[in-house]
Amino acid sequence: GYKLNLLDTERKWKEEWTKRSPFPVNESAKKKYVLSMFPYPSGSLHMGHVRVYTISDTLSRYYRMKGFNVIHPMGWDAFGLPAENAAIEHHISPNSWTKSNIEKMKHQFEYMNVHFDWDREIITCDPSYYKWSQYLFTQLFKKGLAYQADALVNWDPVDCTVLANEQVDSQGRSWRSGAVVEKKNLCQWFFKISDYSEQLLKDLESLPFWPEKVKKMQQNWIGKSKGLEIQFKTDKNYTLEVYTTRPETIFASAFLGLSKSHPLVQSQAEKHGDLSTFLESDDANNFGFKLPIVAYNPLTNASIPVYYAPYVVDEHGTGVVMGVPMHDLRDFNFATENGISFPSVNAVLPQNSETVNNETPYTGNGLMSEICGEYKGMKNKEAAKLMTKKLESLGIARFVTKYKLRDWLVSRQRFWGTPIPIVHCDNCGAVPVPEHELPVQLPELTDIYGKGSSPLANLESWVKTDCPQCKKPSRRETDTMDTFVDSSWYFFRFLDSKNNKLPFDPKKIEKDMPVDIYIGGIEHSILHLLYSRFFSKVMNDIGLWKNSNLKNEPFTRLITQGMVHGPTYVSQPTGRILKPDQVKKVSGKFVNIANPNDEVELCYFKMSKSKHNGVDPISTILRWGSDVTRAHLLFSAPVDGVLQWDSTGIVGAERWLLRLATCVENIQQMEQSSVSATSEMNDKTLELLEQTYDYMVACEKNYENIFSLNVIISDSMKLTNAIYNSLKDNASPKEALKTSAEVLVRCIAPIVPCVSSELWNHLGHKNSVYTNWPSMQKPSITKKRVSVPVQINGKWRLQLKISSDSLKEDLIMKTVLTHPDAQHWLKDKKIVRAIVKPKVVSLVVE
Ligand code: ANZ
Ligand code: ZN
Repeated sequence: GYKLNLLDTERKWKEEWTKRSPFPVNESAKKKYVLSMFPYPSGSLHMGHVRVYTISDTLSRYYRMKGFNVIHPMGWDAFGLPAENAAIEHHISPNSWTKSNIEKMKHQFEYMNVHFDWDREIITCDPSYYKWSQYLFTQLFKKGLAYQADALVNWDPVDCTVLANEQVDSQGRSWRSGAVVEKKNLCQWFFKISDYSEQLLKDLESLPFWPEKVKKMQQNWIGKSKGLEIQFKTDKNYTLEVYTTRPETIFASAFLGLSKSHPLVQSQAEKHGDLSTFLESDDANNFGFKLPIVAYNPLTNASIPVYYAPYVVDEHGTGVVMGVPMHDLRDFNFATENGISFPSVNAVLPQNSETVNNETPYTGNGLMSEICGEYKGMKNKEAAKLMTKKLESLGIARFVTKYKLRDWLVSRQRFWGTPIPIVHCDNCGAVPVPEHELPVQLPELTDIYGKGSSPLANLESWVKTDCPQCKKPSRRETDTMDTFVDSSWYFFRFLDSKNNKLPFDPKKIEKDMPVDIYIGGIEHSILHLLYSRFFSKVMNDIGLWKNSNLKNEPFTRLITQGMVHGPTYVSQPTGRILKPDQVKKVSGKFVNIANPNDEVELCYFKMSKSKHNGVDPISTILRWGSDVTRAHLLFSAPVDGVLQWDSTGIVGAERWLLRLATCVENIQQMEQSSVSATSEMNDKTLELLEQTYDYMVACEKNYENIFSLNVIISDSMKLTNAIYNSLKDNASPKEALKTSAEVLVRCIAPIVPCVSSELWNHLGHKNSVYTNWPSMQKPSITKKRVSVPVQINGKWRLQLKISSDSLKEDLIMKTVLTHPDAQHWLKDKKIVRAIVKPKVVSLVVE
């Protein structure tokens, strides 16, 4: 029989598309900005990349067919550590390492057959891009949104360098020197994202098309809480201010807990050696250190001890906790471990029969107890309100709103990043490099080496400059920016990537922002998205993007695609992971070849070298073709689900496409009018056309829904089978089959570009399959049809649909005998008895 050669077809169409684009152009059409997170140019695409770019490519093709002016750009998040490490290791320039990786990966994109707007390409390590990252930095600086401050950083005392968190292993040692990493206070650059905490929190509400999960993560990260700052007098000339969200529990407070860098803790540590030794010891346990000071409860005047408490964090509230063991678990544990006595009476009592015990604190709501003076008997929330008023009027408390979100530390003491465009002048302080002198360019280096500061700091010739203001000799800032800065505004630049006057033309941005669909990994749910949202809001403040009705939110819809897991062979007795070639299948079970008694379990884990479960996408594409690979990827899981890569299952996708090709071939071979005019034949045709119509409508819905791309493929397989069966039974005329096949071929064009283009041609069309989305009249059912259930040997096996004027015994029987689903039950069987009534059929077969 006929068999389409998938790889030849693919070659043919890829070649064709290097000459002409298959897509309709309509500049005036409505825009659709489909964006997938740009990759780090590591040198090779992995399955996760292939998954995300297949999704965005599929969607962008779908919207092109729907007549949108689709924006589907691609670029490279090209600064960062791997290039710097490769450079240090091999004495090459990080620039050429990066650029050659980009070339390799572009080539791999060609294999995948993804279509990007390469004319919009961005490379973040290119001066033409980082010039504008620097420009934006200076704009933030001028607005007071970029500032310098001391911060604790990871310090490697052997290499004398600052380390990123990722360079410190779980034992707290440097990845390079192995030295125990210290914390050191160094002057660093920050972006004042905390100014935007409330806006970043509130505007999450205007994002109905973001996953709830992601919004929740952003919310928690911003960490808004409302509470009271209450002053506690002490026996020294010193007032301690606590932050609490439960002021009404003050009646049961047993101690004050101070964080490590609280000024009182620090000044005591200077005076008392045992405290400073204590502070340097391991933080992991829950032991505190009692300070020689006593505080007074402002409402009851009771004396309470003051402790350094490791569980109190520096950067939250006031760094002082009012410890209430009866109502807070952490306070309870701390008091117990440190032998702090506490009242055994609750401040808040449960209202119902819930029992109070002294083992677990009561954290719920309730009524104020007898130790709460004038508040006794009140609901705790009411008491809290009244107390807040009272303490505020006494001038010893303040109602405040706090956020956990800290300012963004953007300084990196690394070479391969965007240089921070600041000059330090003894006269003028930190001066931004004027726009006409941007970019501050990185030198071409093949030997990167830094001790104690950024490698740039060793390049005297680079560092020395004149102050842009007073022209006196000054020094350049030698820190570079966190690469998250580069990726926080790249989606703007894509819309005007060649602009050399501005980061982008605000008019273009007004027209084409926001991104309509943003697709990427869940691992970027917090920082990247938060920083991008921050930058988008800042764009408003620096006049580059006015967008009041959408609140300057950059991404209308967010899709977080699931991970790709690979087949992993775990040896059962040892738990050791075996390589695929170390196992074999024996009667349905995997065993270790070297040790055939060991059973091996097939599990799925995130693909990684150490688990020997990586699947190389390029060799998969070379073997099966990109269409089959894409179809298999999308078919295997809903977009947001974990995808268990099953290499054996890929034949299913291939079989489907080959079957579809066979159908198209057979339809083309059919005689023009092999219409058989009996009414039951027409019913089958009608049924096929109905199915085709429903299929088309469902596809549209599933493309728009995105999460159900897998359903499109299973529906397509079903329709293919229906056409196939219809052909086999010679049940429908050519025209109907052709209509059905045409709809099918066009509906899958976003997923399998080459096969659908080939079959579209084969169906006799000269234009591109992408010219438009199929449209089809809903088949009108003129004749009423009734369901006739069929019983075989006493069991209900199928339902027939028969038009009401065909409910005659012989016609019904004929329909049963030719129905494809009946074959299974009737094949090689003899019908010994048949009862055929207009509403039911009962057969006995042997
Ligand atoms: C007394 C109290 C009683 C508290 C009680 C809770 C329950 P948010 O802001 O929502 O995280 N807290 C305050 N500052 C802290 C710090 N620097 N490190 C660790 N914990 C701190 O929660 C605020 C609550 O966390 C505050 O309310 C305080 O404990 C604690 F039954 O004060 B609470
Ligand atoms: Zn100066």
